[in-house]
Amino acid sequence: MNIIDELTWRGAVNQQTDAEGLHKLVSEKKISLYCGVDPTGDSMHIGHLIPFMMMKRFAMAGHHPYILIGGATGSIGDPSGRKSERKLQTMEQVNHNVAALTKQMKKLFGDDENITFVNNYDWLSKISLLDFLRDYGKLVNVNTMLAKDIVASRLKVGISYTEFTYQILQSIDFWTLYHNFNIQLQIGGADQWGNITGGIDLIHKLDPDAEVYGLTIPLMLKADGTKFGKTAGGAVWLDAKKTSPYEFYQFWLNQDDRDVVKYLKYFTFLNEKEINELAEKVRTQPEKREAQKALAAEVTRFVHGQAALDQAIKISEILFSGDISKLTTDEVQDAFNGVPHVEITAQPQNIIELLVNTGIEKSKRQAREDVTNGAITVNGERIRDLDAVVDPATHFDGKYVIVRRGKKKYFLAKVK
Ligand code: 545
Repeated sequence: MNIIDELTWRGAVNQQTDAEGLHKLVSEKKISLYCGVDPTGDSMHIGHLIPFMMMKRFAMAGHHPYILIGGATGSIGDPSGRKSERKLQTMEQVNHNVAALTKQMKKLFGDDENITFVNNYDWLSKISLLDFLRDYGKLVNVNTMLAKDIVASRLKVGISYTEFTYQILQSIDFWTLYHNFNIQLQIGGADQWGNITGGIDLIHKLDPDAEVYGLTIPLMLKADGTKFGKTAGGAVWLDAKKTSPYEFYQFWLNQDDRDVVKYLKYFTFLNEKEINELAEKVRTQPEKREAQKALAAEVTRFVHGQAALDQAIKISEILFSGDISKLTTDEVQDAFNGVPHVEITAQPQNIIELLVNTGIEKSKRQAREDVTNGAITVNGERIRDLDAVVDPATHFDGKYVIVRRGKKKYFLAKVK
């Protein structure tokens, strides 16, 4: 099985410029390839990760991937997939994002000596306007540019000359990388097809004998029709400050049986045999959720490391068992990051008042009933006494009080 067969098995091939030619090329020799990311933000989310996971698979198969950070293109912004014109970022923002993204990428892929990093600011910023127009502009047909889906879909609302020109910048990149490093393949998400084929056309104008290819990966779809990679709290970020490792772990753990095998193929380095075994478990013992557990463990370890995975599992087990007092203050913060919270004062207060004032219970009558029935625990301790007093100072460095109603519903109260 060569790398293209593997990607096909993983469901990761959408369009290819020349499927037969590329299949033959990667069977015959180890190639160099690239995929770019623009610093339009300071972190990737799991959707952005997909082509880079595939690049890692190329590296594992002995090929040589280049990760391009778009220091230049990011200062313009790709119109692909957007309905309206972008607001330009300041160069300060761009540089800040370049640094943050490079750090994130290096953390994920930098250990692999077969993966090289480049930044297109290094060559694009050096081309003068006249050189641009004479060396490249002359080779590109405006009619072809206008026909690209991305541009065509923007013609009604309008597109600036700057965003219109974006595809030429990405094309110059492919040419530069082909010319300097013999990079023969560019990959990207399905939205990158127009930019990738634009590059191939430009290369052929400059070097008619060049053997270069493009491959895109399908847009990830969920079985229930909702958007992949979103939670109630928004996107699932790779930055632990935006999505805590616990939330990240839970996201994967909660995937539907109908999607889990697809995600194992995309987001883990488990092999065909291992994934087939997990797929079998989804069929025979879905209640054990072994495939989801394997998925969550593999992806969380890859993105956040073993220690963060261990902690995410610990928090999950504690929340499940209700043994809350075993959490550290930091773990409480992680576990409840992004979950709505209520605020309370540091003063000790009666349990019924606390439940009603924070909105955890709708009425005093309901609060009394739940307490009497033993449905309420505070910091892991069941409270049945209607006169009980809750003192926020006793747990979690006096910063939090955790109330649980019933088996599963947790409320976090932050001490003001
Ligand atoms: C720039 C210069 C090149 C080659 C590629 C580029 C970037 C490309 C692009 N890619 C997307 C992107 O998103 C912003 C991430 C914010 C942190 O815009 N023109 O940079 C996404 N890409 C990954 C996949 C993608 C794509 O990074 O290709 O399809 C998402 O899955 O949208 O010479």
